[in-house]
Amino acid sequence: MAWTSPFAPRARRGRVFIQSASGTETGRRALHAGLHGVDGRDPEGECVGTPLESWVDEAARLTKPDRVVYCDGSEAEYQRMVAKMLSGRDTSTLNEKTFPNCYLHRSNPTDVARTEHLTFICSRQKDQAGPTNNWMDPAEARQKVGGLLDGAMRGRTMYVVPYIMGPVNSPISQVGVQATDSPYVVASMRIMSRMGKVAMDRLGSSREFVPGLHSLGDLDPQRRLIAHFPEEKLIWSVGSGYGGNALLGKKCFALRIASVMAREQGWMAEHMLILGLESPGGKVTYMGAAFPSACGKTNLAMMVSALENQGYRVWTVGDDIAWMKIGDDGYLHAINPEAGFFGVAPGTGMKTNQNVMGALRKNTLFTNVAMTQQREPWWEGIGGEPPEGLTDWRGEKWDPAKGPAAHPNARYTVPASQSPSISPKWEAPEGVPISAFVFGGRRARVAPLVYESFDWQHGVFVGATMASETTAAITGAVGVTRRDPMAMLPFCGYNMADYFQHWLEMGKKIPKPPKIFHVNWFRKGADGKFLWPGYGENVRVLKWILERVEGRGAAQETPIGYVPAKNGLTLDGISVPDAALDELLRVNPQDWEAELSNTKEFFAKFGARLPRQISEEHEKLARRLQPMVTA
Ligand code: GTP
Ligand code: SPV
Ligand code: MN
Repeated sequence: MAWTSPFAPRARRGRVFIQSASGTETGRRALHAGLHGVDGRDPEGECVGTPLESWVDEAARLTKPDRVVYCDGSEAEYQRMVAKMLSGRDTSTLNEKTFPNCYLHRSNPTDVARTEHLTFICSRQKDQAGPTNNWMDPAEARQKVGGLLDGAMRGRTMYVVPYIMGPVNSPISQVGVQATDSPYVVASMRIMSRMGKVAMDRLGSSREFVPGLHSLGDLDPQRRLIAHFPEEKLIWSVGSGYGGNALLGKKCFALRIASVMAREQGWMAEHMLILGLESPGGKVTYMGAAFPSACGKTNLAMMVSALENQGYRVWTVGDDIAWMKIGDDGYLHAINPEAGFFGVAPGTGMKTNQNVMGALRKNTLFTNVAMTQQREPWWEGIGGEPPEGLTDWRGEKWDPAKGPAAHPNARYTVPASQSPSISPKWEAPEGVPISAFVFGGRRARVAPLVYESFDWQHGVFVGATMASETTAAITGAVGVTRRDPMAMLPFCGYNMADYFQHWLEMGKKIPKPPKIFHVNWFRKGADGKFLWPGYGENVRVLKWILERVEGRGAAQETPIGYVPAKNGLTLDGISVPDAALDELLRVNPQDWEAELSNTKEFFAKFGARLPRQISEEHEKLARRLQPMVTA
């Protein structure tokens, strides 16, 4: 067992790695590997170095790698990881002239999206996880996942990846440590977080870090589990090498575990992009927007504004996750815990998003995209007809009869700093002050293009009643409408009724709370086509939101909230037919009646735990709709 630890040069005492044969023993060992690990003591109570080293020791005792390597986050190390990936069959170098330092990774075809049915919240009480999460008893999880992790790294290297979620010197940032046997995960973590020496320097000998143990296992979906222990602030993931299942800093830590911490400590961890809208004169107004997976966060955050010639421009702070604390100025301040974008490739092209396309020309890791004969990445929606001789995402010659060339959830992993739209404030330690929250989803019907809630409590209700059609970002059926409160359904680490309560309480604590809006870029006409052009044109909606924040903006009161008056949206330069605009802004009482009964059913799941304010808002909406329905 060889050790390489640039951070702990001091002599190590020889340690006996206890190996066990019996399942019960495995379970007990597993318990030590995480749940007792971070206190810097071994199971016998002896001090064994820093809390980090102690946890790593025990993780290694469980998974039994041949080697343990501490990652320093250097460029040389990144290249070593890439070389390891290239030595296998699933990674290729892309065209060095047109896409320098870019690689294509093909994940196992059964491992191409988050698997929500295999994702568990392992709180002591089932009620703590709530009716919308999969729950597993922590002891059972230790047994089950521990069993899968036992010896999982035999013949492999365990990489220890210390990382910071958030800007290096921000008080809002936090440290995590991921142990993994996947070089792809290490390379991805280097793009997605501040990784290696910076994190070790921030951590020192502190025990304040969230440990995450990850092994590819054998990639069999039958032996895949992603387990979160909210009381211990610990993550165990086995059997997947894909995105949100395997990059533990992202959804597992920054949302599921962090949402628990945020509630305990009075802040917010949300599935939100963060953008700054610059208006004529140069003032920048910041907004956070929560849309479910593959519903347009990255594209909105990195938008090329259609109103640039009128002085409106969008600056990117984050594209997926926001951590927010109340600042001294009374505003909620947001940081982006991530350092890169793990974005959906299909649909991204020069017509829809030049900023993203510009960012992807170098230092980018592509996953499950197709490849041209010139070894350039390709996907549906990149623009133009598919070129001759495409290699599909599985690495085979593309046969259009077998489906799209790129997997619908193909992704790019790119440093945030490469985006032409990156905000000068994106690494500000104090974060950016948030003036508006925007909820949104993919709804062919019901939800208008944009509306504003009446007040914070109503806004929380609007978030709590969000719904969206499912996408390829998760395994399972695509296009099924499901309730997805605040886009957090798959990411809230505790009972969602308590999460609503937390939102309500934050509203009372924030002296200058953001105004709350709802948008829907995906409303369709009778012909099944999107009514709204979307992408860069969405800035027109952001402009109206900004005007409402500033107490301007023509609006019309409806039972669901304020909708733009017909002259409220700036529509010069696009041709949205009058009838389409009417449909986009229409509040159809019949649709909303059906919505009311559907949300009632959803809320019933929470029983008495549902905050009374949510039921109150439900009743208020029903009352406001009544005259319209009977009219
Ligand atoms: P996650 O990374 O899974 O959280 O997704 P996301 O919310 O960041 O979504 P993203 O911006 O990557 O967009 C997902 C898909 O929706 C892509 O195929 C986009 O091309 C498409 N999309 C984004 N914005 C719009 C829009 O305004 N209109 C339409 N019609 N499609 C859009
Ligand atoms: C999402 O599914 O919301 C993503 C991709 O952002 S993943 O990292 O897989 O969660
Ligand atoms: Mn996401």
